[in-house]
Amino acid sequence: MSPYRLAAGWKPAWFALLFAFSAAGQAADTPQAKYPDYPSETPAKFVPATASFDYVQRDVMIPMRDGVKLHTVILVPKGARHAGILLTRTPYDAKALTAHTMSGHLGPMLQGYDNPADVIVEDGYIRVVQDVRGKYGSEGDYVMNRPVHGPLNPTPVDDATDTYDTIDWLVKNIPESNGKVGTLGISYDGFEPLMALVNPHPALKVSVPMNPMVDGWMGDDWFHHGAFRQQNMSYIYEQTASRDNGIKWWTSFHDEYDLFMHFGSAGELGRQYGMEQLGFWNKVLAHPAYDSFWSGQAVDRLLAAQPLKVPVMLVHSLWDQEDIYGALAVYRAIKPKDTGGGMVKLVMGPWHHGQQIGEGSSLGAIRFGSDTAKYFREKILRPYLAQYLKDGAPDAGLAPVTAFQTGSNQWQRLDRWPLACDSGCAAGSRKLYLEPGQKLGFAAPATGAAYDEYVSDPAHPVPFRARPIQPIGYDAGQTWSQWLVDDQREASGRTDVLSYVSEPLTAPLTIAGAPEVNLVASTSGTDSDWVVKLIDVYPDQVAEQPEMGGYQLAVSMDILRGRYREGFAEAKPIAANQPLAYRFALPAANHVFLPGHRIMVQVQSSWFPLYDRNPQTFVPNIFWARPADYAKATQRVYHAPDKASFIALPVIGG
Ligand code: PG9
Repeated sequence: MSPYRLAAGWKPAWFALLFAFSAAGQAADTPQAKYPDYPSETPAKFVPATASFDYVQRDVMIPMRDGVKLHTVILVPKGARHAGILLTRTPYDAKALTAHTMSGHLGPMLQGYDNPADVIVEDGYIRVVQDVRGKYGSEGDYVMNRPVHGPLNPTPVDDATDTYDTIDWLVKNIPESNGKVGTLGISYDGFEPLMALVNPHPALKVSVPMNPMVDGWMGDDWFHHGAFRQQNMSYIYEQTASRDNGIKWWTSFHDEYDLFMHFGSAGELGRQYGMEQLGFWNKVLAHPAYDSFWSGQAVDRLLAAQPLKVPVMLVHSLWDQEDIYGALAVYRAIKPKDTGGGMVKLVMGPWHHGQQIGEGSSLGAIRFGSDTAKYFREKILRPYLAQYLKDGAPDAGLAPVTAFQTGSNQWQRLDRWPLACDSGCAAGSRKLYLEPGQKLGFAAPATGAAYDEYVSDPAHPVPFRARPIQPIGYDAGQTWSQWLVDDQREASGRTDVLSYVSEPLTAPLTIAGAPEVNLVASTSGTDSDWVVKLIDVYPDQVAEQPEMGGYQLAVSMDILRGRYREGFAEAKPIAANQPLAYRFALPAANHVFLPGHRIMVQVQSSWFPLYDRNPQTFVPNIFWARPADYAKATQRVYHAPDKASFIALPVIGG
């Protein structure tokens, strides 16, 4: 019988005494007690010797208005006085983000995700990184991209209130600060600087959302125009299965193409991985269309309804493989509020997601002639932050829009964006027509075959890049960040991809805005996906970079799930074998097609396994499509005089 079982009626004091003796008795049996001259080599508490460090680190738990405390790492440069504070709030482990390389110097500590370390150190900022509510060292419940208090969040707290309460605490408890706080971050950490703009704290002087998550259904991480980005299931799994992301995704396939083919639908894969234990996954399953669950938390819509009180610099990557929609969507939403000018800046670089804090002289095979990321940090970000956070700093003198023009490889100071009429105003753009013979030109088709056709087979979906396809990730050897600039030759050689190509250009053709797809197409099925790519085809030989000979570089491409042809809020079957119009925006481009290059447009009906397959038979919810629902379909793309397909190009300069 356990010695701790109590006879009836014993007083608690006697129990405590008994427990003490028993504990001692128990202790007496342990090695430490038996061999007191052979103690543990680990002290009860080790105190790091940091006297030589050039910074002071404080780990604090900051109380929010509802009592929940958020773990916050504060790094103060030694000797700092009247220093600005740079805050990042993250779901990705504040401790890891502030200790990339354990060093007595702040720079190496910060060199890595989310930190423009050179700027932070050179200008002596106090660096603050906080675990968002419910993640890692912070208390509370986690909700993915927690919507603001309202129909989607009945609690009195959200990332806006948590940011407010955090800033309030920081300026009252960091004596080395000058009371000025800026916030910045990339991706999810770029969503946070946007939430900070809702009822902002008066000490918040500037916000720099970089590649922010803004609308997960329309064009950021979860869907693009309704097609589900199923490779992100591993992210959802790890991000929501545990507070410290300690429960890891697994796979039994080297090639992600095989993994997703094996399970059939994304819903079935999730079911077999136990993902219906995860709240956010169940919400994704329940909301395949653009209903109020998605539109109600779209941050561009949220900010369009808010007063603009804090200067914002939106940073966008032209080849952002994850959140290519968000920054420009917010820019469109808030720029009209900048009536006096100067409150809203936009920067667009030739980068992948977040590349602006790394090395920016190239992306995959594409070279830019200079380190565009370092230019951004030194010539744009650094003076911009100083203007608002460093006492006495001058105006940064930035243009409303600073954009890198790809093709010509030059930075531009612009007074607006887009420069040309883009998606939604085809009248002011130039129509690039698909023509018979798989040609491409600015003359409307007058004669020739009415359409081209291909068979889209869900049993053999078009790979979105060359196989074997890697998981999403940034580990050594992973090239996920480059997939938007992969050579599209692989696709153009397939019989289930149509490739239309122009004659070699004799003069530069410059676009500066979002191209718009105007496709007339039919399917023999009752649902279909349409992937359209606008491609710069390099000359057959490129002397200075031979591997670029004939390279097919996509400058803008995206997908539309055809069931949303009439509207994103409701899925509708497609009338089989009927030529129907499909119209959707492609991501913005700021590109010059140089003389000798050709323009190409590719059309296909799958982009796998990044996007889940369309069964091409209309079902209520594609997450639960059954094997028998997946059917081949004959796709026709029309280029007849009365059924012309074209890309409305935002051309400038004639
Ligand atoms: N936007 C990035 C991401 C979010 C969700 C899934 C995968 C990637 C990011 O926050 O890193």
